[in-house]
Amino acid sequence: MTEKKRSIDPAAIEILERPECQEVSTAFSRAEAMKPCPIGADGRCCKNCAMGPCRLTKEGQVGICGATLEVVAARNLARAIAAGSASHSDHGRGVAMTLLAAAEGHAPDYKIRDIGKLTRVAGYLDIPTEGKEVNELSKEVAEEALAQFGQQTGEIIYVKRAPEKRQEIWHNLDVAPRGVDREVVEMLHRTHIGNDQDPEHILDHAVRTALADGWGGSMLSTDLTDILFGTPSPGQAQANLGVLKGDEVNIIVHGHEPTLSEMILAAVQDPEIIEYAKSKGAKGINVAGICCTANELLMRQGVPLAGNFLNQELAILTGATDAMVVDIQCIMEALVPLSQQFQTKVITTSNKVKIQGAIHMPFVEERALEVAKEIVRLGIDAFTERGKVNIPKAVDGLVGGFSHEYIRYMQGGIYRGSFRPLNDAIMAGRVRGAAGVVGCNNPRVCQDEAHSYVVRKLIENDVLVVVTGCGAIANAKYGLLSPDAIKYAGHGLRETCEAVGIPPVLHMGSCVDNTRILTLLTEVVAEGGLGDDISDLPVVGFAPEWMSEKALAIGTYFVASGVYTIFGVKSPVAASEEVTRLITEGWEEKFGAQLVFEPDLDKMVELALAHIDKKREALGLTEYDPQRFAKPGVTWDEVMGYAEKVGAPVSS
Ligand code: SF4
Ligand code: MSK
Repeated sequence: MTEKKRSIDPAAIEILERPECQEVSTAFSRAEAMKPCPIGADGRCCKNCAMGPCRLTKEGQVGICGATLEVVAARNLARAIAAGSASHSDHGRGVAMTLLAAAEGHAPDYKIRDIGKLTRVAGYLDIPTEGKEVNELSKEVAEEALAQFGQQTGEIIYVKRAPEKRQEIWHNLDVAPRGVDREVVEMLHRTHIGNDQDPEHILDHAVRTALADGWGGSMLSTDLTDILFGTPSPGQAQANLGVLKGDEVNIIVHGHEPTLSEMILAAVQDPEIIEYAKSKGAKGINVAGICCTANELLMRQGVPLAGNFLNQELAILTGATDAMVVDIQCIMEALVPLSQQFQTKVITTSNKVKIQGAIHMPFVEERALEVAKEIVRLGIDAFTERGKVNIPKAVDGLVGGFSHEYIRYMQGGIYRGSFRPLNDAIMAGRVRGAAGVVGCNNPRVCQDEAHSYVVRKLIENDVLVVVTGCGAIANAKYGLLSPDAIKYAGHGLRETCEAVGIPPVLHMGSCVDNTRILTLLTEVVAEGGLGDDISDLPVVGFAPEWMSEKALAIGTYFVASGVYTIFGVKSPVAASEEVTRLITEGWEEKFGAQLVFEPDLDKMVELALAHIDKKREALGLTEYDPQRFAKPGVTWDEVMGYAEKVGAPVSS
């Protein structure tokens, strides 16, 4: 593990080492050229008013207004959590608006694809379903979902989906969220100069805000997206830049919202559009994804993953990306100047996101498919302007699409789906525990190294892993989402995966789909035998290469839901011992879980395993023994035979 390595991704390494790419500016080169500001990085800098910025670098120093280091660090963290929560939740609002438009007949290109999920979500929202037409019920569901954003008093309705004991904790601490928008706005208000100046009190509201995201905006986003586009179930796909095609028009969809990209998929299947592509000399049209738009389309449609956050510029450097169609979040401004050196058209499609120099084609629900076709035509035209194309060969197979509904289904089918097999496996020590490994890439650390290292170590130690976001894509690139990743698993985990028919690392979706993990954990608690709250479970959360404010929102709602969570890279509150204590010991006392920042990969794994074993012991479970289920007679060939039998992709 060298510090200077930029990436372990073979496609990234190949592109970055090409002579013609040596002088090209990328996030990798910019990160090397610009060191992070050490004052801001540790949480010592406040720029909340024009008397500052105040840099609290000396012992006991305070800002012009008298703000202490503790307050400054807590405010900075809280504001980041608010921004992250706002991003996820505003995305959720967008999906609700699309569902409403579809239900009212204003978005004719959208259909309600999952009526079963619609009915279940109506149940969560206390909306009677009997005798209602699909569109009528969809309209009521969309309206009730939208009401959760603007609600001023009471409690977000999804809070009741958490285990009862967890709800009690939130009620006793008075952190149950009232409305999504209210908590975000109040967080900004409280952290304005001259307001909340008690770090613990600031962080209490940061928790309330994050919970409004996790059990509000994000959870609604996942549910409503499933209603519109279908609840995911497993399917095969491929990952890495090798999915781009030299002889086809390559359209990359990038960002987070599937509403337009689903239409792009429909557009490229239109015979007239295919004919147009052929008339320009292309053999066809290839759609691939980057970041969470990729995850959304992979989970439901099996669309290939071109890469994660740090692959976005590299996709353009292949010379094969004809259109990069972006919606919201995690889109680098640097794409535009880079694209101008190629035929690539960068097309912004959200009313919330414009980038100077990009083509802006705002997506309107009323004529979604028409806009999508116009965008695809731009990509086809760009194909004719291609220069040198050099696509790396790197590609790996994966299985994606593990919604929590499917995970329940695969443990017993429609007849008796449950979490009993998984709970039993954990209780017996076959499966030591479970981990959610999620989040971004960050060029301050080697791309994908932490994601893949942590996941390999966890499954080796019989920990079942679920992944989302760019972490999922990272693991896909190294074959860790394919059934043959079972070869890295410990004996007990391997047996369990064979019995259930799953890989040891399950792709559960995009960033907002971290809420699927919350639902899964709640169902595991409800199944019985592993305590009566999420904080009793032998589980951990990870964001080993985090960079975004959204990651901090996710980490905070994981912890507030009872999941011990480990972040890599660095702590944004490192300067303040008090704030560090509040989010570790303080949150342990309140929520039974900690938010820990640990950059060392081996220490991260050690912390996770120690926590899992501590929880096993507290539950009185069999002590974990890696050799208990060892069956030396089972050969890898036999396992491969199993993988072939179930038709699973096997990477080379
Ligand atoms: Fe400085 Fe206080 Fe203004 Fe922050 S709020 S910039 S600490 S004066
Ligand atoms: S896209 S928030 S870089 S995971 Fe969801 Fe990836 Fe992080 Fe963006």
